[in-house]
Amino acid sequence: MPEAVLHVGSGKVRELYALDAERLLLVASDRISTFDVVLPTDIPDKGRVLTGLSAFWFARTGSVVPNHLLALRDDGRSTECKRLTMLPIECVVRGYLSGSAWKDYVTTGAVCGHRLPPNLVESERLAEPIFTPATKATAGHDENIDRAAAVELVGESRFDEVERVALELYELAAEHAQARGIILADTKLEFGVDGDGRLVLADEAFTPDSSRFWPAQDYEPGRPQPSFDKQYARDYCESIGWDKTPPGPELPEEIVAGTRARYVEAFERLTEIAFDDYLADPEVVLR
Ligand code: PZK
Repeated sequence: MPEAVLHVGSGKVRELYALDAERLLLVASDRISTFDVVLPTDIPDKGRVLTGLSAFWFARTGSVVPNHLLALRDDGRSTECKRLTMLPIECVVRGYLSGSAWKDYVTTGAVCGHRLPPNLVESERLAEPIFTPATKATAGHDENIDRAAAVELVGESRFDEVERVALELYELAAEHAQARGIILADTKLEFGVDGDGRLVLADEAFTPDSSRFWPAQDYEPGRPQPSFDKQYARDYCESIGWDKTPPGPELPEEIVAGTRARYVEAFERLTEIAFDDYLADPEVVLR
């Protein structure tokens, strides 16, 4: 008999199931979203790349903060996770000025209450990484919030802890990535609290779906940067004049193959493990 599993949640490209009172199963699909729309064409192994990368980072950040990973399944796309009480904020760290932070900076000169120097340009590296929390929107986009608003949601001591831990995690991962030719421009981390009140890193960590990965060799401040993984798919979607409203277009096989190759390249560069070795035995990323 198969194990009984209750579906407890859906992300755009992931599913979450309850295994028992203490454990969840997080399953990463091969779906891809671009311009906030999930496309009808899968990218083979994308879910395995993201699952393997997350597990790689969990195994390497345990000395900074404990995480929810209990087991990596043989399919390479499913992880058994410790059930937590999730904090009601997205914990974003930014080392570069991009996306909503660039928009907020242009409009107000500040991001989440961090006043920044004048005359910064789009995608510019910040003098120091900043913690820029956001609310978790159930519909539409997350909203950037300042320290006071985040403290209202999680309390002052938990805020101070999560800010310190998130910045430390970002510095560790960004330095590792930079040394391998990938700029980790920003990242979104999610934390929960266990039954003993301890802060625990959850969800996915430092994947191309939760972070902006930029190829370091193409970095040029003053413009938006190409995405390490999604640029072929985005360029294709724009080239055919898609208006970016659902449904998204099907991707031709050469765009699928090129996009898959970029995901695999990101995995191999960051982990220094052959992706075929991961497929043969996912636990290689934990060693
Ligand atoms: C949890 N999400 C978001 C992620 C989805 C939804 N360890 C945990 N304990 C309790 N809750 C969560 C987690 C984690 N991770 C995460 N919602 C609840 C989410 C992926 C797929 F459908």
